Amino acid sequence: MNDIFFPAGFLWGTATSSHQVEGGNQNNDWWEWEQSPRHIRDGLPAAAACGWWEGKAEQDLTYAAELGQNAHRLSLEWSRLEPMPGVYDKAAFARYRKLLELMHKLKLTAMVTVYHFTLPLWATKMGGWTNPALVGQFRQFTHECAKQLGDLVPLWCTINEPAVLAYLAYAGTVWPPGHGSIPQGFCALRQLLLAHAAAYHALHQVCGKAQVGLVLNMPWLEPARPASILDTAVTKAQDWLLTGVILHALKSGWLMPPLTFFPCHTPSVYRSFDFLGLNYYGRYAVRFDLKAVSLMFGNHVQEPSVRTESSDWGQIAPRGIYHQLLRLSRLDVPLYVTENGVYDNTDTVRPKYLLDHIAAVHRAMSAGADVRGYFHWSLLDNFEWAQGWSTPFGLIQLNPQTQERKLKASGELYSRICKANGIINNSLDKLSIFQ
Ligand code: IFM
Repeated sequence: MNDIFFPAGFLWGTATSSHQVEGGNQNNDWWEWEQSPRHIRDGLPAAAACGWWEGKAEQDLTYAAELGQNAHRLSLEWSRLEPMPGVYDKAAFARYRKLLELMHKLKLTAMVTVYHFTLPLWATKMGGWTNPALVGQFRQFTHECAKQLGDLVPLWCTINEPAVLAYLAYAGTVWPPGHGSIPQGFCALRQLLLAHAAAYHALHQVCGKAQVGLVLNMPWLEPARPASILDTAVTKAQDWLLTGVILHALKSGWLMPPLTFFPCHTPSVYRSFDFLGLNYYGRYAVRFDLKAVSLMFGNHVQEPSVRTESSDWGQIAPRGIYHQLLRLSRLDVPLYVTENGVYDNTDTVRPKYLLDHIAAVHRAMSAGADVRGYFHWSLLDNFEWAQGWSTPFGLIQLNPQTQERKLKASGELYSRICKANGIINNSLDKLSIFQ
């Protein structure tokens, strides 16, 4: 690989989310869900997580800055900030202000996600995202966040991965509320898009200068047998449901089936983004299968690859991030890689994954994508939803029992990349993993 450099001012960061790192969140739907061990693969709940709420965030963010990162993406916990409808918790807002002030001092540009998967229990009782009234509640909540924290946040993400949430939690049964109803999945996705648009406008009402975007998880889907018309058709159908329908709504303002019965023009959604965030993990090979009803008749088939334990995040394929960035660049706004990473118990796959994906981001930029930053998922091992603690994604290893931290080889590698603002090959030779 040749040396590669990124433009001055490029953001190098890591991403986290409130419930996954804070600990002690007992007023949200995930806490309730975790009370049943069969919901979590290893039976272990978030519990104290990474201890961020109790003070460990300061230590980890300071370390991130020392490692050369110049940005961090975190999320706000709605159930803490608005524990009851219309009642805001001053102390919780003060805690986030303290963190954001520290980030400012550390020269970590703040990217803040308003909503990353967890709902306050009161919102769950309303029916969660299938209740249209939640859109208004979310707009008011976002407005309050903008008022209280807006002076410290240049980059806002409204909602993280709306399609993933809608399909796993409402169409599927693996995340709360686990409705297992495909129509409810489409309904939830429609509401989430409307909530995104409402939040976009609320943020701009308060913080004129803020840049506001939506974060999409966009795996790279390819027909398992490229010559098969059926594999190609189901691949396109899955891509439409995960990504296409959302991009279409953002570009044109039209909500299309299956989000609505008939196409419906929704002016609030039209171009409600100043940037787009791409979460990219891997590739899926899609094969037509009449039995795969819940996957729109397209099974994800495992082809020989380094990933053998689980295919939950797809096969490792850096070219996918390249293609998805170029696809997003057609919407003509700045782009951020808001998440990219791999779970890896031994940290043997991650170093190469990191290098190959960053190089692919660079190739996409050379081909015209206006990428402004890269946020690795994640700074440190954390609670991975239905997988519990069994799939560590961090650059820093965490023992959740003792709260001990240890930098992984991939963390050291990422630090070199951040400090060099690119990949300088002879500096990598000095790393023990490459000797
Ligand atoms: O941990 C999650 C994160 O919350 C959302 N994007 C994918 C990550 C890895 O699964």
